[in-house]
Amino acid sequence: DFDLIGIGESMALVAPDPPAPLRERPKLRMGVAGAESNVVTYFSLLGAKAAWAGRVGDDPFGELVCRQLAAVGADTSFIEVDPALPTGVYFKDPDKMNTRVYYYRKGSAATGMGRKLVDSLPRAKIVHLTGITAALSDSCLDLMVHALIERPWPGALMSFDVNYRPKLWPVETASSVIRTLASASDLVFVGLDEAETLWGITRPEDVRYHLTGPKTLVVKNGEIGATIFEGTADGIFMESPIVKVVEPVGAGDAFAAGYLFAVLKGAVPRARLRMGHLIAGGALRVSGDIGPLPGQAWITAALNDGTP
Ligand code: KDG
Repeated sequence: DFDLIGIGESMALVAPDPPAPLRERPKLRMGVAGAESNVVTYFSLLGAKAAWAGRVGDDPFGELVCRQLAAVGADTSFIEVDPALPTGVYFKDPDKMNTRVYYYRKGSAATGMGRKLVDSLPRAKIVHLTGITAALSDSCLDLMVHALIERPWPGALMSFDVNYRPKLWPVETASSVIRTLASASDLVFVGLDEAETLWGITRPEDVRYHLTGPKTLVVKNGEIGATIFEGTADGIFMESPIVKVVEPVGAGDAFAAGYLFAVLKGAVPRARLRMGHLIAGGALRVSGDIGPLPGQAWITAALNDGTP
């Protein structure tokens, strides 16, 4: 069994390094990005057995995605290669603390993903999905419904990160689709800013009233902190550590990875939040999506809800 399987779209990432606006013709660095493959990458780096499943084009960008995931030790044997459609590409355009993203992913190979991909996968303790996939195509939405509502993996923890991307679909559509998918999941991550955009909710506890389905709900509030709601008990809040931010995109995935790794290790709620914040800190300090891991002493301490 795998510890974690992530399913979604991954793209070639072009990011200015050091961060600077694209219009200034900055030095660029190529990488790989995708919310789910970012989580898989962190899991692999942390020593867990993880696989990424998705669909790439028969082109250098798809090859880059596969190679980079294989290089960190992730399983790449469930990746489909589309003979006709291209791998998506995405640019980061950092401008002060506000990074815009530019997608070249319409009609990408990943839009051809569907429930067949889900049915080709082995068992895993955790299956991680995000709201991005629901926006890509009808067959991708069907994949999400199949995975989360029909649940072909009995016993797996179904994890869902809302990841609302306004450039991919209008809020009028996303609002109810994401609520339905999130409600069918076991564990949901959502940013308070996303909850406000999608549902007009501004307080973490009100997100809990809106999403009663998942056993665990994690509401993230940027540099302020994150709250876990589990069962009917009050939320458990932990403030975010102070980090000197280089470029923020990817930090949400890093948080999810840290949190999920702590779940895998059987950690208590506070330790799960601590691990989320710890891994997110690395992503915040770099221009790409994937940041450096903290030292083992920090990881061990976080998993025990302590300080090294
Ligand atoms: O969370 C980071 C992702 O946004 C990035 O890697 C690209 O998957 C991506 C997306 O669709 O936005």
